[in-house]
Amino acid sequence: MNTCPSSAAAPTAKPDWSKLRADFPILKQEVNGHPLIYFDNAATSQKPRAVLDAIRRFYERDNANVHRGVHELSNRATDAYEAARERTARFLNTRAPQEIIFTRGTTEGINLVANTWALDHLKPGDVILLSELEHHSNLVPWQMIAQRTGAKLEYIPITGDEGTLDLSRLDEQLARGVKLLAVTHISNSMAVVNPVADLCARARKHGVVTVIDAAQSAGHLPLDVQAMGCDFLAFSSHKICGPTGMGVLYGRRELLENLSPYQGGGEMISKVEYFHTDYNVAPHRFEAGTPHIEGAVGLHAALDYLDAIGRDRIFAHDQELAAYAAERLREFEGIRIFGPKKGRAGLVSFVLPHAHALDVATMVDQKGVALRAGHHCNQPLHAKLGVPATLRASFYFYNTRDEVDQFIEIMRKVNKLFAS
Ligand code: C6P
Repeated sequence: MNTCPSSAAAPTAKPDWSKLRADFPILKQEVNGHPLIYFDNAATSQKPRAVLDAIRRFYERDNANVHRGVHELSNRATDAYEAARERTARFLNTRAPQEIIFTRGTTEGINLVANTWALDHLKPGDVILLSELEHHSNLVPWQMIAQRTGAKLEYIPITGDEGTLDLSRLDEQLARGVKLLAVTHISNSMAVVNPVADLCARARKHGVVTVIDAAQSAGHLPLDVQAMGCDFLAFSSHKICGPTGMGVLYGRRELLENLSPYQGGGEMISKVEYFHTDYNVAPHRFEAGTPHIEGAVGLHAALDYLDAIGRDRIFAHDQELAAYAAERLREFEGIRIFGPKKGRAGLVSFVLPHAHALDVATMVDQKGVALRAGHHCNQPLHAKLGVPATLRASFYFYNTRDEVDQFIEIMRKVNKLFAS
């Protein structure tokens, strides 16, 4: 199966970013009469032809249900599904493919941990420690579990508009009854890259189980769960060039082996009687029902595609564009830009002094620019920052400096209208 970028150089040479862009059919269109400038990659990424082709090929040649049939097509589909699991294990450097559970996305991965490990282990008075940066997907499930178990939520505070975590009291916090630490790797609003290996090491010293939300990092920088030292890590395929409705939960084997099932149904069982069921081993115990087979096939192609470019290169490219965009946005008088001054990940959130974020996003859309406006599923964070909504431009490797320049010119005209 050829899932490599059609025109990218081998990982040893510097990629030709503009040629890679040609792998994405959707980017060639005009929107509202203008060339599309797609700056909403933190919401979802676009898909290269290699991923689209892999999914089409699967349906044209191999489609059947997995782990059920003895016929040729079912065997091929099962092989493809399990090959995707092995590929994902390599992508994260897990100890074994059995540590990879396929889910619907980051949200389901976190809910799975909440409804299995947390529900089984937390008791009244235990503390679930989150950060003030968290996306609703890494906050609401913990509120729900806190209500059901009597556990309490605590938060690692942020340091104002820069959004970096204030870790000065972390060890003190961890020592006060914390049983679980769940934090994002990269903030989808603040572009902060959290020091997750350090956080996990400090948590481990206190016997605290760790969950990393890698929704914004998985397709952007190299991830190594062994080096990171986390117990669980979740990400979504659709943000990293793969299909929607597909996700990954990594779980450390020792924990998965003792975890209760998440949902009941086919596939997750080894023997069923009318009044009793023996469950399958991990990871199948957590994958009830027919899985998203073509999602796994597409994800596999996406991981090959990204690694042929090199995730370290992708991160450097994203960071460079975001730093450049932030620098150009500073030309706007009175603008408030969120995120760290140095080392920001590939996105920039901001508010203009005279215009509501939603109005600006609507106007730039008329010029072909796709931005996100709102609270980005970070409502408590936005409340803390004192803004109802921000504008966000988020980048991926197929975006260019030229697009940032065009975006700034469009923003200049829009801003002038609001300021007058
Ligand atoms: N953030 C954004 O525009 P799902 O929906 O399960 O694929 O991903 C949820 C999620 C979890 N954590 C973080 C840090 C995220 O950024 C997201 C998705 C999108 O910022 C959609 S709200």
